[in-house]
Amino acid sequence: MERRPISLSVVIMAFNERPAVEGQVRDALAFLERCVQRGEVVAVDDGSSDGTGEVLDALAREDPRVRVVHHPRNLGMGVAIRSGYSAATLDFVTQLPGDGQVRPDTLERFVPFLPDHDLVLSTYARRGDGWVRFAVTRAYWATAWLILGNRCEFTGTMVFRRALLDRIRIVSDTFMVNVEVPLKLMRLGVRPAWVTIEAAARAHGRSKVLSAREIVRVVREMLALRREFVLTSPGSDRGSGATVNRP
Ligand SMILES: Nc1nc2c(ncn2[C@@H]2O[C@H](COP(=O)(O)OP(=O)(O)O)[C@@H](O)[C@H]2O)c(=O)[nH]1
Ligand SMILES: [Mg+2]
Repeated sequence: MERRPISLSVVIMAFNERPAVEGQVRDALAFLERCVQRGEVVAVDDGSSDGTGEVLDALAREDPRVRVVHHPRNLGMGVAIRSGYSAATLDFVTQLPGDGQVRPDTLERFVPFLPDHDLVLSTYARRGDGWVRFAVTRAYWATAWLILGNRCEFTGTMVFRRALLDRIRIVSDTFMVNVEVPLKLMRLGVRPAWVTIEAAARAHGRSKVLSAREIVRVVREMLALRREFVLTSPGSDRGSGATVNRP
């Protein structure tokens, strides 16, 4: 693939992902080397206790393109993503999970749309997670559709122009941040390009998004977003106001 004339920050968030995170960072660096003019990895260690932070620090010592943000304790996926976005410095920003479920090579599908698009979103062609995780995703989509009035069937893997972050206020602390950012950008009038991606099965450990406590927090944040969208969108009494044109 030809190198695109862009600079890209890859945020990699990790909470106790020691077995997978090093490969994920190295593969992200290889992707950047291959596909863009300039790149960096911003790894966020979200208060891990399994040595993830030390692995990331060693990678940062080895390669100046790697920077690590350490949370003193576990603050949650959404906060980790926001920390990474805040620490990013290049023109475009994206995120990858530290668990390796979305491989860095996947980003090759996004870069052909850059720099001509300010936002590239993705949907899952397949998640190799098994039916429980799939059922959770379906329930989540249905709830998001009911509450926000939009199909929010996009994944957390997206690329956007970093300067756009100055134009929105992100409030979610859970993975709702991955819905909030695209919806708010589309409300600004940003038209996304779309790609499809796959998520592999987890090689180690298990998904941590499934606890009852987390589900309550996610629904609460969805309701807060709905309130914000209704209040800030005169003339519309429901829905986020974003037009989601799926491929
Ligand atoms: N669930 C969860 N993930 C976190 C947290 N902080 C960072 N992450 C990272 O976010 C990514 C996605 O989390 P995961 O539990 O695998 O969610 P899933 O892939 O959507 O089932 C992983 O790389 C995690 O290590 C956290 O507090 N909770
Ligand atoms: Mg995962």
